[in-house]
Amino acid sequence: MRIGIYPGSFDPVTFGHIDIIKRASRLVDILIIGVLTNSSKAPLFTTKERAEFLKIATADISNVKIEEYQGLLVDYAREKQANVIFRGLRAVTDFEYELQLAQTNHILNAAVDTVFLTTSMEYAYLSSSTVKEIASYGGNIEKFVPAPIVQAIYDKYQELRR
Ligand code: COD
Repeated sequence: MRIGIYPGSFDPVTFGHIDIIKRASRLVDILIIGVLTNSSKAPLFTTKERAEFLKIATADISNVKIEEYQGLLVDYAREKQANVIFRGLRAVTDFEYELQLAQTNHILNAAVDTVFLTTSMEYAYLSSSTVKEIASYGGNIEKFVPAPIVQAIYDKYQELRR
């Protein structure tokens, strides 16, 4: 059985992530979306919220499982007996970091390989940070994240302002 992991912060999930999830899910039997809890980035949303958003966004893909993880990605991959880690590549700027991550992970756990899926052109510009910046100013984010999540993002900023 081919088990893949697509790890990330997903703070919050965007159409760019969903595009990668759809395409990666066709390449494996089970795709585990690993939501990192101990990120060095300070996330806007809790791990539970980020995982919940992903569950809503991927409800129509049958072989996808959403999980939370902490610690090293390679240890998580070993625990899940995953053979492949998926990462998305948007631009040359992603490449250096992603190459370093993939090479380090391969040294730490040679049983798992990283596969890069290049972003679909329409999402090449899209990042969670951009979505957060627009939402923080009350701008329209409907083109960037799934409809059921839009209001939750605005609500989070309202909550922070209180
Ligand atoms: N189009 C295509 N792909 C996209 C888009 C888009 N518009 N937006 C984002 N992506 C891709 C990213 O390139 C990435 O591959 C993935 O989606 C997730 O993105 P993020 O930003 O949510 O996740 P990251 O980059 O913060 O995730 C980093 C990890 C959590 C994977 C990493 O920090 C990690 O594994 N940490 C655990 C500790 C560890 O093992 N470190 C490595 C040893 S050095």
